Amino acid sequence: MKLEETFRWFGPKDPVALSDIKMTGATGIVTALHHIPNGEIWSIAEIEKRKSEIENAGFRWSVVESVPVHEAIKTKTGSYQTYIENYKETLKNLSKCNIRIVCYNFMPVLDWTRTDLNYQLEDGSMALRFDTIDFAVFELWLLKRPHAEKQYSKKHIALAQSRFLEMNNEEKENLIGNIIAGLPGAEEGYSLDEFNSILDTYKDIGADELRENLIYFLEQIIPTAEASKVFMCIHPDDPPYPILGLQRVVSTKEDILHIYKSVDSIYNGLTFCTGSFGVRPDNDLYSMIEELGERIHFLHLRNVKRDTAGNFHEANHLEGNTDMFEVLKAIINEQKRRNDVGRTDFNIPMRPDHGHKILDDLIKKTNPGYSCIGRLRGLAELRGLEMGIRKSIE
Ligand code: DNO
Repeated sequence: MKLEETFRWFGPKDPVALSDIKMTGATGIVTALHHIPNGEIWSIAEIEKRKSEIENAGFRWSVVESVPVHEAIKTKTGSYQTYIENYKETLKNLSKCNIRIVCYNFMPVLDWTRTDLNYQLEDGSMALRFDTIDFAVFELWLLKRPHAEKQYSKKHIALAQSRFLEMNNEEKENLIGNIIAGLPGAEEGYSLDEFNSILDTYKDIGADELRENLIYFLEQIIPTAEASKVFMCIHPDDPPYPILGLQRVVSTKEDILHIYKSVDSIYNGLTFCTGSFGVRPDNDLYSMIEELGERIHFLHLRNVKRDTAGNFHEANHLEGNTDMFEVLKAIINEQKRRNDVGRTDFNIPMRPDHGHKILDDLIKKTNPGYSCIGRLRGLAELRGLEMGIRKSIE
């Protein structure tokens, strides 16, 4: 029994090549057909082409991350039903190519979000960071989102205002780019004007409506996933709280239990991302793994250092607020449970999620969070920890 070690690869344009990944020791690749526009069907021919490329380099295509969910589905407007039918076709095609784990998210408008992509740590390495004061600067003075001020305290607004007044144009442009240009895997990027109008499409969608739209989507696609034996695994919100006046419904254990209960199938599962869940101090990751473990089909392992105001940066994989020893122990227990009941899917794919820019990463242009050496450091540390725990208990 072992966790399957995987590495995310953004396809042929990724500056981190498959031949680089080979040297990390990972055996599985996590990728998507990023060139296919959001909402269109992934044909068997396109899937097979990418699959051969991956296999010719000596890997398995372990997980699709992500088959993106079209905005029309999240808002349940316009051609949403067509996009749902397309989604089902994509799942069937992936299954025919024997690719059976699919990660996706249900975050309105933006996928994951950070304000700083080059936050310098004490040792000279660079990390990703989310700063709530910078985020307020963006919303209040750069995006000028109507009524955004209602979301902040007077003190927060005053702090943001003084930071805004100190910023030069380059810093402002950077902040805008970091937030709306789309981080890797987000599939969408916007201009400031487009951004305000797309936010407006959510003006009548509160948490209840968003949750209903998610459940409707699942009721539609899970029977297809089940028939095709494709394990769907939703990725939690990142950050795991509402931003930009948009709701979030995949942030806590209760959110996931509701998703599990609403469509009760092993194929309706979870990507357990320690980094996303770990930003909320009220998320107890260890008990979450115990309670939600049965349907965890994919693991994102990373760590965050958070403060009480919602700010966080990405820490080294074994440091930060999450005790990775406890997390891995809980995961190893889940593997054992699966083995005991005769399940064969106990080698859950994991990837070292994000990595700092270290050493030569600092002079190479890579996708934010997806430097090679930084992630290799994460993988190596996690691999050692996993082996240590396993040897001490087996
Ligand atoms: C960030 C990632 C996210 C994630 C999607 C899943 O690095 O964890 O982009 O892939 O939200 O759909």
